[in-house]
Parts: sequence; structure tokens; C-alpha cells
Amino acid sequence: MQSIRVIDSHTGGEPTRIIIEGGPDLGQGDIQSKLERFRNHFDHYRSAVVNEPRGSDVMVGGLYLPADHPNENPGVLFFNNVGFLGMCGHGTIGLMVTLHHLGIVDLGKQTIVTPVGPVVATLESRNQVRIENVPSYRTIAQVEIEVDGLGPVRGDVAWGGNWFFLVDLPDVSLHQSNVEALTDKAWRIRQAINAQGYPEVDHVELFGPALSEGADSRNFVLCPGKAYDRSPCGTGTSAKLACLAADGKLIEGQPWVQESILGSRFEGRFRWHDNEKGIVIPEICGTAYITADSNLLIDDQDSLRWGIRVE
Ligand code: PYC
Repeated sequence: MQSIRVIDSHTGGEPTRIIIEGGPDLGQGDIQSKLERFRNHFDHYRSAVVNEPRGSDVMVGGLYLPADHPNENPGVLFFNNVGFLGMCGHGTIGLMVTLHHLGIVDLGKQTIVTPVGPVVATLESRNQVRIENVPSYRTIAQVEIEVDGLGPVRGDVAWGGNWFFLVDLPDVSLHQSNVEALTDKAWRIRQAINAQGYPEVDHVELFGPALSEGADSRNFVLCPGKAYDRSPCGTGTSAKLACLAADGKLIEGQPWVQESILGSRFEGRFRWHDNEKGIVIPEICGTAYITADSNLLIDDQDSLRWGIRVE
């Protein structure tokens, strides 16, 4: 019987499951080569950890990679029900709280290597983490696409560690009771934007007015495997900050409070990385809580031991 030790947490309602021991041995090398090895030779671990019967569509997993050498930084590879993520904001907040729970990191700054670049995470208290994300930018502003069943929809394509299509829908109800309809709309939008020349977009982010005091906006984020993000989405909020900066709607250092479909919050702000090119370094602050410390068991006799794959 194989055993995989995981620590579960949630960040604003969105779960993260970090593999601490018993994960795939990806050998030494840079993070890209480790990602390739994971993807090409150990994808069954991804499925076993996040898919049913141990996980669910909403679960985001992370393989914690201690540094190969003392002068290097640790890394992480995030994954979901259908594949791998470049970066994951809520997951990095969950990772830092997990590492502190295990006594691996103290309060303070830690650089963490991801496949899309290093991020700097500061553990401000047992549960609060601030992340300086990878450089983020908008590539297309207000492109109009024709969406089956919805008609014309306008939005921005932006990078925040993953690719997003960001759409303002001020008249649509961004309430938890409406997630089925929101999922359907966002999925149609995803198919349309991919078909109309933007195959890189794998997350769709819908925005409306904030519903709680002190927040600037509410969002609904649909992830690549059709699960919606319960948190305001760290990489999605980074993409939003890049768009706000490009439009001159937010200035350097000014706070932006993004609330999720549940009402959970991230506070964001940005500093310019390259003002001319419209590239920003987003900062995202949120909280995570540990929910489980457990061992996943892989029984040789079980035909579904590596999880139920999502096609
Ligand atoms: O917080 O960046 C994020 C994220 C991506 C997918 C789910 N959460």
C-alpha cells in the first residue's frame, strides 16, 4: 500500500491540497524539467490527489519541492482536475500557511519558484499571506466576441500567472445561488474566446459591483476544468490589476479589494514593472486555514486507486 501525506487548507473557501511526502520523485533540475517529468511520467499522482474519490473538481493540488541545494529556493507545481497551472494565488497562500503549520517556514518572506517565475510570499501571521506575483499584463483590450446563446460579449485578455478573459457583466447576479447559470455563461464565453483566436485563455472571469462594504468589485472565476473558484482567484485578481493599471483606473500602490462569489476577499495593489509596456507586479493578500493533515492510501487491488480521470 502506497501512502501520500497531504495537508489540506482553504483560502477564502477554495481548497488546496499540498503533497508533503510520498509524491512522485522528479529528480533534480530546474522547475520546467520537473514539471515535464510530472506531466509525462507521473500524471496519475495528480489524478489520485485531486480527482474523486479522494478529491473533487474544485480541489487544487500542489507538489511542494524543497530546494535541491541550500542556496536555492523551494518550488511548487500546482495542478487541478484536468492538468497543471502556471501559478496559483490562493494555492500559494495555502502553501505558506501549510509550511508554517509544519514548522518549515517562520513568519517573514520566502521566495517560491513556480513554472512561470519566482514569487515572493510573506507570511504576515499564522494565517495571513501577502504575495508578490509574477509580472502581469494585458494583451488585448475590449475585444468583442460572438458567444453562442449570449450574443456579443466584450472583454480583455490578460496574464496574471495564468491566462484570463475578463468580462464586466454589471447586470448579472453574482450570487452563490446563481453559480449554475454563471458556469454556463462563462463556459460558453471560454469556448468562444478560444475559437476566435485566443487559445491560450483557460480561465474566464466575470465582474460585477461589490456586494459588501469596503470591497471594490465581485467576481466569478471559472477554472479550466469547469469548477468555479470559491476565492477571488489570486492570478485572476493579478490579471484584473494589470487591466486597471493599463486603463489608468487604479494608481500604483492604491488598494483594490476583490470579493469572490462567496464574499471572501483578497486585497490587491500593484507597482509598475515596466510602465511603457504596461507590465505590473501585483501584490495579493489573503488568509488560509488548515483543514486536514492526512495520508492518502493507494491500494494495489483498487482499480480506481489513481482517481477517476476527468475527460
Ligand atoms: O488563486 O490563482 C488562483 C487560482 C487559480 C485557479 C484557482 N485559483
